[in-house]
Amino acid sequence: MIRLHHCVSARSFRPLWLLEELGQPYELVMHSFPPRMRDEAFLEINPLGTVPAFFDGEVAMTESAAICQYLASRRPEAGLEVAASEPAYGDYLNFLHFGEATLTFPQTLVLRYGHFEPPERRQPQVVEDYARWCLSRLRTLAPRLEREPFLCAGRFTAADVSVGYALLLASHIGLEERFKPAVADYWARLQQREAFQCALAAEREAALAQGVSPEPAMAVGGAA
Ligand SMILES: N[C@@H](CCC(=O)N[C@@H](CS)C(=O)NCC(=O)O)C(=O)O
Repeated sequence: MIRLHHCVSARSFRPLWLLEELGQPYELVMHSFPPRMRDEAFLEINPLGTVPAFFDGEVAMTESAAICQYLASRRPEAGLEVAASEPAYGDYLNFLHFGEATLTFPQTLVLRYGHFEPPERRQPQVVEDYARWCLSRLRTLAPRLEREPFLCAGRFTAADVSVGYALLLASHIGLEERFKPAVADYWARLQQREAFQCALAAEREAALAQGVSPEPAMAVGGAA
């Protein structure tokens, strides 16, 4: 059975959402954020101290976009990957990794210097600069999303999960009202997916059952 270590609304939401899209059974292990400070034993599971930590038999992975790629390619019949033989393969890989490498990076700085650092270490200028940077990167998706319902291949894929998580995080840090209309509509479409709703319900239920706050870390505070 797949085991996924997760914090509410953290990047581990990507594999959680993908597992729900695939209808694949999994065990969800919840941690308070940040696990490296709240749960020392977690460092034995993942020496990086980060989530996701994902285990599938002998396979251990810690990169959310790579886990999505792994899961989607193990079940090609679900259509959540774009095969190397399809014309949209390059777009697929690009957006899958764009979600983490290009979009989530500036958001991390917004979170750290706007939410997680103690008040005396907060940096409003850093928060605004990196919020703008994130929004300008997001804006590049608008022309494509004005023409297409999803990012590539004319269908929902793991790339939408990767970018969709960055939109979830953007909404938690107050950037949603600054989305371009096509990006806002896309975000609304993603949230309507049954698997997205199931992933939200699963993390809440598991958090409550395991004695972890079901609120996103950025709502309750914590160290970065
Ligand atoms: N590139 C990794 C980043 C993983 C990561 O930094 N996760 C954050 C949660 S969103 C974390 O665990 N932070 C806690 C820490 O750095 O101690 C991925 O995409 O999974």
